[in-house]
Amino acid sequence: MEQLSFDPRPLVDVAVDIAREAAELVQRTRHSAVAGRVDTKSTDTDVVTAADRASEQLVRDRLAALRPGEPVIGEEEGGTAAVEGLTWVVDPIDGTVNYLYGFPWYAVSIAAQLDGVSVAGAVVEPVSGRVWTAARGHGSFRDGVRLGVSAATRLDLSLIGYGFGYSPERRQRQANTWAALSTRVRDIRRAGAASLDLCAVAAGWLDGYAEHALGRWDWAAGALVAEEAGAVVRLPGSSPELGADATFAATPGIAADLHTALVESGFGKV
Ligand code: LIP
Repeated sequence: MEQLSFDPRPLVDVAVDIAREAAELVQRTRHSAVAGRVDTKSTDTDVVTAADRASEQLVRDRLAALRPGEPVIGEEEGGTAAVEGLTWVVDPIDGTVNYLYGFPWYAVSIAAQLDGVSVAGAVVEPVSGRVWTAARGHGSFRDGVRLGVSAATRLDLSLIGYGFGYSPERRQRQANTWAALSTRVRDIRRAGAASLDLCAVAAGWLDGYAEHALGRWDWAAGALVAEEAGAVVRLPGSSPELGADATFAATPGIAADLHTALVESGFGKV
């Protein structure tokens, strides 16, 4: 993307304020949300709670007040992108299965996109309170501290994040790729929240990450955090060899080798 004609940093402030408020709601209501009715979406394992819906509603209400007229695409209610101008992309709880179990790797993710490209984003973790942010051209931060990817240069000594979709048939193919890749890296993590997995690449907590079939809301903020920290990032639609719906992020020192290893492990065909 060409250099922006405006400063995206004020958009980050909007995203942070709203995501913090939503994260507080998500945490405050967790007990009742997980004890109450838990609906399912694409499969029986793909869950949605009252807190996902309430969080998205809160974000939509706040954006309508602070950024009137700008469309919102959210995981639970959908939406369409702006023909011209900014679109907000919201995951009200990324890592809902983790949320259901109390596994603390889940987050509220909010990004502003221009023509489908993220220009500002915030990922806020309800449990730890960590705030991950990025503005295009202005770096990425965790709680105000600038982020940088790891210095890894050897794939065989790299820690890689991975993920599975909800369809059992596709999971089987993803698991086959996982098995092949596992012999070529230090280890693989499946932590269960794509936005945070991408932030983990930004922080050097992971050397790379790859997953298929994410929703735009899963990667919109986290991929910008990774990119602004220096990661090589490939988004759905941009890398046919990895598969049309692949999301990929890696520190530059292993990016080419990880890409090759994924292709050779059958990742592009899952
Ligand atoms: C989930 C993720 C998870 C990924 C799933 C799903 P949700 O998001 O972030 O890591 O593997 O496919 O998209 O549904 O909890 O917002």
